[in-house]
Amino acid sequence: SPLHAFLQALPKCEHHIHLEGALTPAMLFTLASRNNVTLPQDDAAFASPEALLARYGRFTFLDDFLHYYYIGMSVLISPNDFELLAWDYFQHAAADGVAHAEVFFDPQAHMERGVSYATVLKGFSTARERAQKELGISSELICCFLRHLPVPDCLATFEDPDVQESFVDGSVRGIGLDSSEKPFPPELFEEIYWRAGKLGLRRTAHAGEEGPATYITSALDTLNVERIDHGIRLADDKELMQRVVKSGTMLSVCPLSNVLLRCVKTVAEVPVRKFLDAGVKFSINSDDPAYFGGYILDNYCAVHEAFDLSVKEWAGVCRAGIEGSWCRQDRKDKML
Ligand code: ES4
Ligand code: ZN
Repeated sequence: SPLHAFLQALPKCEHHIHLEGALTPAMLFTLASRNNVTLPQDDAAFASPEALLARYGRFTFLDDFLHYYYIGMSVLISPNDFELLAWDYFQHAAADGVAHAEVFFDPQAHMERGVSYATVLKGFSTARERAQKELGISSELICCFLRHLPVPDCLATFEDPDVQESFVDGSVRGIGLDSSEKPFPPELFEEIYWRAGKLGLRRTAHAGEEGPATYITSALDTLNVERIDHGIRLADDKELMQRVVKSGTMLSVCPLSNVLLRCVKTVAEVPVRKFLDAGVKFSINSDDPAYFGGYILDNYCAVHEAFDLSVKEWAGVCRAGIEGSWCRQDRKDKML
């Protein structure tokens, strides 16, 4: 359709993509075989890439997905594996018309299985440089902490010398907070976010995906976040919504993810129209594209089908996305 071409051509920024969530069933099986990683033999979902993809279509809630997500990433061993994964994502992003991508990764999920931070960073950095050179896509890395793990473990990872080096040398731009949302409220991670702020790191956190709007308040009050990931439960609290409008905090909304994880029944239930009417800034993102059946353009198209945004509204969404990005101002100027 003409709108598909219009949405493809918009200078899109992606702010909510977990690189580990770009691991397709095909790549998962290839790397498992190459690295001699044994997949669970008591789960028929791992019988074939096709069976696995079919299982992904039947997720029931966040932890059901996360179970497969953590098994999936166990096939990532060498710097080359991480490079392959990120490069595959950047190629999809290029095809979808992404100009700039701020990508999450979960170092703790790799370090706890004996894969070093340096290995992960090396692979991702190589892919990012190639994406800049060959695809013209700029990118930033956001290091996420796993909220289901004990806070002292998260602090120890934060203080790891290799991790600290990546914060100081700019290879990592900011931090995030992901994994099982309930019962792990943002305030548990106040210390990490305070230290991150002192280092000049940008700060975001998943909040209000499965968890309540009070988690959004806590992320703002105790973590001093500059963005909220998901944040769809914001629509439940009118006063909080006004606060978010005033502060200009951007939400990174992931419509297909919300449907696949049954946070909403349909994309039409994602509060896109409420956010537009109230003046809440948001971007549209893919979250875990290989698991939720679509990359960023699929999410844009799904939102368009559900809400029929005007050309002007779409331009506004993309402008908010550029302004809410954590790249340098000269890069923003180029996209605007
Ligand atoms: C995630 Cl959809 C979602 N929510 C929370 N944590 C995550 N990690 C990867 N995808
Ligand atoms: Zn996410």
